[in-house]
Amino acid sequence: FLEGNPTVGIVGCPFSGGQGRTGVDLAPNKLISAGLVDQLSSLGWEVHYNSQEKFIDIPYNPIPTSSPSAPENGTEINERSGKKVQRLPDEDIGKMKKPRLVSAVNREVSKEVEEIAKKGWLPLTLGGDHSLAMGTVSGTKAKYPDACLIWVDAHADINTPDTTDSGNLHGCPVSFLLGLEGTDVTPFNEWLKPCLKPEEIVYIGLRDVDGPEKEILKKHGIKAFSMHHVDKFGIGKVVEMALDHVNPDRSKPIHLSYDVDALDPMVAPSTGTPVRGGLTFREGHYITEALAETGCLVSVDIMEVNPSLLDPSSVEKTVAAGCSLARASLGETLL
Ligand code: HAR
Ligand code: MN
Ligand code: MN
Ligand code: MN
Repeated sequence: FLEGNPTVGIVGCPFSGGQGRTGVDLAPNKLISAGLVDQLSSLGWEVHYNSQEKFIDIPYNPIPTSSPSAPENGTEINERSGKKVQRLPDEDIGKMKKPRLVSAVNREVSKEVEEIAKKGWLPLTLGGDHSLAMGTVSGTKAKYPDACLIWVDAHADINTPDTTDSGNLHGCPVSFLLGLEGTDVTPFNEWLKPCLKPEEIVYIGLRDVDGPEKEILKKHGIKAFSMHHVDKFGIGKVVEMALDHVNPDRSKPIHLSYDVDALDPMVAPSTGTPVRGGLTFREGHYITEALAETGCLVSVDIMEVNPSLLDPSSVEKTVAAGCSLARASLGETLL
């Protein structure tokens, strides 16, 4: 599906507004500092990376400020750009936290991913929290309307603004993409149109799914392979069954949205919502290798690395895992 020389456009998204812990916004820079650009070049890809300065001027101030005294309202100097930014109030809407900020950032991400995809390049989005998938998947779908979505995660991220307990929008992106009941709300409905059908998504790695999310999965007949299925069938069979469901002829483009908390906390400890009993290092990488082998991957997200959590060795492990998942997705093989 890609055009010309294999080219990847890295979209760094220093964004944490879809959940409550700062630090996940540091991941793109960490992954890049770890050498990701050179690593992907070595695999034969032409690599384009523009750090995401454009997010800085979004009026709801997506870049978390470290000064606790920063006014909720009014202007402040953004630490990163050195520019004056106005911080507009972003009160909860219903249970949703930071809805305007999450919407505005995702709108930019969507445009950026769409632009890259329309060049015939592969967008590789580095989160940031997983609310960013509203932008990445809608951007991919704008270029490839028949793309399927493989969601690798401990969580289903399919709460609606009504069912969410936490109000954190990183637990909700899939419901918005599907256009489930309760998602036709401002400000999201100003730009985000439902673009995904229930039969176009498959999950791998689930093990922490909220009650209402289980109901939603059932009601819409959404295919999901939990860790129970990984144990029962093995990861090889699970990936094959997942592909058979969303892409039976291996003829459709694939968007891979990879939340590193799908990996076991021993493999990827530095993430905001770790859940024990996850994918081993090899299981996690097998998924990306097998998807790369299909030749159908057109868009990849690596989400929820949080370099501010735990000790330096945990951070290093998690960042290294993020890089190696990206490399494997772009065709790195063991032999
Ligand atoms: N289901 C919970 C919620 O809605 C927690 C899910 C979010 N955690 C993530 N996303 N890291 O995958 O808040
Ligand atoms: Mn997630
Ligand atoms: Mn998760
Ligand atoms: Mn939970």
